[in-house]
Amino acid sequence: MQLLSQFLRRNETDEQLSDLIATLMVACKEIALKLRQGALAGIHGSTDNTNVQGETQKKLDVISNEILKTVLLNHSLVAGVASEEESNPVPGNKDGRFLVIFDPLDGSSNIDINVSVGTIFSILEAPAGEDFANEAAYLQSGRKQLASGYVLYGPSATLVLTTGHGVNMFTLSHTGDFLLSRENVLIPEETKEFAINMSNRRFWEPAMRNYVDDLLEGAEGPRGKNFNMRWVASMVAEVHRVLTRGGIFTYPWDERAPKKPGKLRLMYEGNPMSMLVEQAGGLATNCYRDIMDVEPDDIHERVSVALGSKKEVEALMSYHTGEEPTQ
Ligand code: P6P
Repeated sequence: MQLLSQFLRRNETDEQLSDLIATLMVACKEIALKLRQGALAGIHGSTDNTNVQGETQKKLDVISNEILKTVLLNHSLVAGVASEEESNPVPGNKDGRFLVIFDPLDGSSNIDINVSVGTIFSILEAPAGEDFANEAAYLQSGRKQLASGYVLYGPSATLVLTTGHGVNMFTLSHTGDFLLSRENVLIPEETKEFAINMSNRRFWEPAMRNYVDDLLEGAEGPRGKNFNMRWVASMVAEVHRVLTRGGIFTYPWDERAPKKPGKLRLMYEGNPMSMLVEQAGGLATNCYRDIMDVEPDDIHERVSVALGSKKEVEALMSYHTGEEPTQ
């Protein structure tokens, strides 16, 4: 079994990037440990705070965010970090080479019911001479990412990583090492499995309603095959299923808040997951165009998401022939 560090070296990954990834994993191992302790350590449940998203912060949201900030900002290579749980970016070493943007604990509403959650991260080059307390330096399109990935805290803690040369999976061993468990992950082009929160159907664009209705028609309908549905309400778990066996995951535009095209965030959910999906041969769009081509205006801006098996995402896009709703 190959250690993460050996794998990165064998693949001639930039040494400083490898060093940063190893440091990120120190934080994620600490988070995995906190999650394992869970209720016994009295860290389930919510705080009295709401984050910049207007969401009630779980105790473990705050704990995970603090662990990542502390570990990363102590690293000389980190010029700054941005987090779902922070209103503004937090500067590190002004001469640092990298910016790290993360969702410290995605799917945290699942913590108290013991369902998989995860840490999502995106690594960017730090533009020289910028103010890393200001979000402008972080507002780079997904195409600029040097690396992205997530650690899924499920029955096993699994790192899924890309540095732009394919997607690989590493499982945390009982000795505390991330060991290569699946190499060069590729998403099947076809699927019979879709993931969407059906309770929002009345708020979708007509194109999305038509697409999903046709899926539900099954073999007798226009798609000519039966589909199965999944919804974990944890993006990391959904994307992991798509990477592992194919599928399509979508959280589409929603008329309730036209300025917020859906619920998911571009910089620390859409972009990192899109890099992984594209590197694994899939597609990752906002139903109209590639997510990684969206130019960000705000560190917390939201994006519609439809990602997964190439041919199924193309089928979804064939229903979306009108104008892209204003972001
Ligand atoms: P809903 C978790 O809160 C999250 O941001 C994603 O991980 C997940 O896919 C989505 O929201 C679930 O949203 O509306 O089904 O609770």
